[in-house]
Amino acid sequence: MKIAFCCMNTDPRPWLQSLRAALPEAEVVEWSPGSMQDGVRPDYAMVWGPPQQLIDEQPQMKALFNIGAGVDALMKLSLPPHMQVVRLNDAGMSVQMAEFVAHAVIRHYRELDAYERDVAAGEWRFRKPLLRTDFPIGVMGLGVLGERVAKTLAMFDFPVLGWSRSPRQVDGVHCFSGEATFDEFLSATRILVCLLPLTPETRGIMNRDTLSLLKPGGYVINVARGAHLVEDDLLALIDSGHLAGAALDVFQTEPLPAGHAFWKHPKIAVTPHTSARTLREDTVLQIAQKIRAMARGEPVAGVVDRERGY
Ligand code: NDP
Ligand code: OXD
Repeated sequence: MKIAFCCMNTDPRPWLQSLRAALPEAEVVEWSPGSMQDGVRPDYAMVWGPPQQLIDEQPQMKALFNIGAGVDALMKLSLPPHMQVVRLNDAGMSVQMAEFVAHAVIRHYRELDAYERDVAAGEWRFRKPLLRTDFPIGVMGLGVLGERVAKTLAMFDFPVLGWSRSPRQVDGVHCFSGEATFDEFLSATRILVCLLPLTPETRGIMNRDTLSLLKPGGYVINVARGAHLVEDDLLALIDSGHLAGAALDVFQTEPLPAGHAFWKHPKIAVTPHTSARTLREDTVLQIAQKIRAMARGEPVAGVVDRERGY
């Protein structure tokens, strides 16, 4: 069995070492344009943001194993119908996402930024405690990551709502599904968390119209993809006072360009696409198990539905 490794902006050496250790029976080779002209024909590839050239050069590959959860970059490629796309299922990401979002929610709700400013000014000052019941949290996307996040927030006794494409049941979470319930879900939400995949249906889903439906003092936490959010609409709604602010981990353009209004906005917290990092050992272990299962002809979890785009 032959496996190509093609992950952009990633040092290949530790990955190749881990993959070879996890799959000693396989020949693992790093792919770069033209590097396999000697007749090496991989069966599978481990990828992150690969160029179309990989697919065009190696159309016989049976599957692409993404080293992330989001497959939006792969859905932009022209792939032969037989080539399966397999996303990462958790592999240590959901706990990171839960801690990141819980931190963002609590930082906002407990007014920790304001306390930090007071302390920096040498002021010993109490603020009136706020009520959790006034901060219903709506989680868009109840998949591998969204469900874990919603359950974690419910454990802090926040009212939690969730929204997905198909009906879901999550303990402690008021679940909505489908486009018809979207407005009702948004109108009942004050803190909106985005954990949707980026697809044609979800691109720009957080815009002036939808964000205007949030309860007054709304707050946006985007940890999915930058293109889910219309950035100028967010800024306008914060400036008008309808929204209280945002915590953003993902952006239309990454890295966030120098001089972008988000960098220094007093009501926007920026992080560099780091809410749930790919963990190498967990990832290699999961992908190695899936490759072995696929080679035996067994079904594997996380095969992307190319029609849906996730
Ligand atoms: P999943 O595919 O497991 O879950 C996606 C969820 O979104 C499902 O509940 C799905 O509904 C719902 N959904 C999809 N389309 C729609 C729609 N049109 N309307 C309503 N609901 C919809 O994905 P994950 O939870 O694993 O990951 C979510 C995203 O998080 C990734 O795609 C990626 O972009 C992002 N991510 C960001 C990271 C970061 O560091 N910032 C790290 C990892 C991931 P249903 O349940 O019905 O299928
Ligand atoms: C992912 C990511 O999709 O890191 O896994 O954004």
